[in-house]
Amino acid sequence: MTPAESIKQLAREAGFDDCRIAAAAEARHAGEFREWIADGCHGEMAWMERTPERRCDPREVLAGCKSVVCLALNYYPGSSAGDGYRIARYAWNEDYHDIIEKMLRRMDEGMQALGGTQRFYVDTGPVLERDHATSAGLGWNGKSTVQIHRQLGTWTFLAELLTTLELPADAPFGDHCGKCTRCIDACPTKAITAPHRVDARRCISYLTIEHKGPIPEEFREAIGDRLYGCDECLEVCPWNRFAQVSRESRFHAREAVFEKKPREFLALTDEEFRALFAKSPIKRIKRARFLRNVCVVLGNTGTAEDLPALKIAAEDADPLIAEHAGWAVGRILGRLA
Ligand code: B12
Ligand code: SF4
Ligand code: SF4
Repeated sequence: MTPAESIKQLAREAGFDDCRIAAAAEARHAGEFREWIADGCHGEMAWMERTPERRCDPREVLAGCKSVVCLALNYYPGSSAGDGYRIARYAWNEDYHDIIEKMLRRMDEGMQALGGTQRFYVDTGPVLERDHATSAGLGWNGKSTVQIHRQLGTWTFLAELLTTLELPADAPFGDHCGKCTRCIDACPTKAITAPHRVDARRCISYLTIEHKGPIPEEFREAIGDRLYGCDECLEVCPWNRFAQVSRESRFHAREAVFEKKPREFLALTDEEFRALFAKSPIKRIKRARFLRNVCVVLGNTGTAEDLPALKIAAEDADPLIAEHAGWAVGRILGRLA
């Protein structure tokens, strides 16, 4: 077996669905990334601005880096879960960072045995992950900016090992969006401001997860029943016709969460919140931001039955929760009238 074949074998053994290799070079759309930052599209994600030279070129991250081993893991947990609200599928159960990091560590050990020195990342590293995935031919960056895998569609996590091993690069697969604009048309907040460009400040995923303060009123109605994250531009993509449910049961819907009605989340104490979302990415946004989101959903979908719980939340000591609960009460009363 060649070193590249051994690495692909290691990836399969670790549990990844696909593994392809790109040469270490400046990210193909580094220029667009710099413009995106200059235009402030990253909002409050200040960490995105730091060390752009590193983020744009893996050779600045790992001295002597020759190749980028790009990996995809299918997380598709099924078509629907939850009654009266939606949670982005990537967050239906356990946090992918912890699961994938263990898989990467295993691959790193195998690659050390081949003589390589590696740095490995999933999501949080200074790497333009989707650009390298495109160069390696895992798929291509759709107009939604989501990386579309040739067989698995949009429902994949990306990860990579930067390595000093010089490996033959795989061929890119090319762009296969054609004339389709479904994702742009479907985006509830018009966050895809041009093909291949998402203004995070308008994106529901950003507003409900990354954004810390009050949700700007102009976006609250468009958020609809989305409690955490947004899958709209993924769901409508025709390349999902081949999507298969993930083999990893830790990504499948957590029953204890999805059996709850939105108003039941309002009664969670801090301790109960942490227990319900143990090991879940949702735990990261903490109770106050989560309840803020619950209030937005109830403001859009709630009925008279939700008013008692919302009125209690409107008296919450945390002004973030109290303000959003008050807004929701006003919206429901407006509908009832
Ligand atoms: C910041 C971030 C966000 C931000 C900003 C999103 C964005 N579009 O930039 C927010 C919070 C909004 C977000 C949302 C989501 N995210 Co996110 N996010 C990231 C993160 C950390 C950085 C992305 C980044 O560099 N953005 C900067 C912009 C400029 O880059 P880009 O969007 O990738 O765009 C590139 C191309 O579009 C290209 N380009 C520009 N112009 C042109 C023109 C042409 C013709 C072409 C071909 C390309 C091209 O240039 C850009 C620079 O490389 C990555 C992990 C990582 N380290 O890469 C995860 C990551 C992108 N997120 C991920 C996920 C799952 C999501 C959500 C689906 C979660 C959800 N369901 O709520 C949504 C999807 C929203 C969307 N449409 O992108 C996955 C995506 C997996 C995949 N298959 O694509 C990643 C890769 C994490 C991971 N390791 O799996 N995310
Ligand atoms: S995740 Fe939702 S809000 Fe963000 S770009 Fe996609 S459709 Fe628009
Ligand atoms: S919905 Fe259409 S335009 Fe958008 S990423 Fe998928 S194929 Fe491309």
